[in-house]
Amino acid sequence: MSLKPLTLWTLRGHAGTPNPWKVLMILEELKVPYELKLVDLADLKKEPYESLNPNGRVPTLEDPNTGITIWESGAILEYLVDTYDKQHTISFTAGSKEYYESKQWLHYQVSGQGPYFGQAAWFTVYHPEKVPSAVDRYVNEIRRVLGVLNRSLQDKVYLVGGKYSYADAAFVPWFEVAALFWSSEMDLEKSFPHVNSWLNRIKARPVIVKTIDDNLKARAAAAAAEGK
Ligand SMILES: N[C@@H](CCC(=O)N[C@@H](CS)C(=O)NCC(=O)O)C(=O)O
Repeated sequence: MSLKPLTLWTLRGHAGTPNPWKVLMILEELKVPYELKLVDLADLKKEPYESLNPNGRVPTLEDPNTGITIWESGAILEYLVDTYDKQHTISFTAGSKEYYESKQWLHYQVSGQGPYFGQAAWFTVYHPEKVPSAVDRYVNEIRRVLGVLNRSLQDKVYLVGGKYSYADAAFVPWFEVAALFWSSEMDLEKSFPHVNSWLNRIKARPVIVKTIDDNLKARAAAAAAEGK
């Protein structure tokens, strides 16, 4: 069956933005055809984009094969594996223990890793005033999340069922972004060795190498365009 390309909405000029990047990795892994549509930061919270995504953020996915438009990166990942991973290459049989565990980790990524890493980035980079207590709070939360992952991974190669899944992939983009800002505080190899080996294992996968590389190139191009 030939598929029409799906449309993934992401931010113009903000290459490597973590939530759309998460979706890209899964589209690539499942070899689902897609095209990117870029929206400017200034146009996110107005029409016509708000009709696609009333939350005015990226990513949003449009699938012409099913007529479904969906936003929230975690829901998009679930949609993609339910619809396009019938062989369960990176997901698990509906109703199984692993099926629910993979959802558990995905929800932890979306509610635990994403917001804390996001707020740490906000108060480190974008907030107009320097607020050390806010930076401390969120960088400490990053360490706490890392501790949870490290303990959970101490006797495992992947988060669920002994195999690589979409739940592992979901954590990667924020780690890549975090490495740019807090590499000294995080020292994964020394302080969170199980997380470190797990990330290295995931980042050896060709699809992950490709999406990280594409993002680095796009980031460099965006910086060059801004004259940085
Ligand atoms: N919970 C949302 C978060 C989406 C999100 O925060 N996206 C960022 C980019 S990674 C964004 O659109 N930021 C622009 C803004 O906040 O206006 C998801 O997981 O999709």
